[in-house]
Amino acid sequence: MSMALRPRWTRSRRALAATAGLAAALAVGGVVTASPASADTNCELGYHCVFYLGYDSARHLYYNSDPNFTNDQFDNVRYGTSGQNQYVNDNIYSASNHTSTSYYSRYYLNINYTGGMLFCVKPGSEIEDLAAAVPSSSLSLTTSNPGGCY
Ligand SMILES: [Ca+2]
Repeated sequence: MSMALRPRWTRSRRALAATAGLAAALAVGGVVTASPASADTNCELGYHCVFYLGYDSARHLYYNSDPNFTNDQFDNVRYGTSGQNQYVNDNIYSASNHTSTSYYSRYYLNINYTGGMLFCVKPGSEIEDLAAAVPSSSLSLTTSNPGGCY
């Protein structure tokens, strides 16, 4: 009688262990989601990347705010050469934020952060093929959430 019950108890315990494992896996996933700064993006950790076209085109990496895109080129070709050495100013089509802290990327129409913010990207987020990004000419990093960011 006890021999017949034992396998059931063992299976039940294994099921419990599997459930605990699943819960642990979900908890890990939750931590990743709650920490967008560590999310995997098409940009290196600590940088704010802009792309000539999609994520598979040439990019330029910004580490800090930049008041003027006219002297910057899509000089990084880790993911693709399309648009290589084209100027960044009025030419961005995609953007990725891989801040190592919690900076929002804010893109402005004109140089020196003027002319109005065209769009922004949250920490750990990115946006591909965004027509509204094209005319941007400067990038400001801020820890305050401007709202409405990708
Ligand atoms: Ca510049």
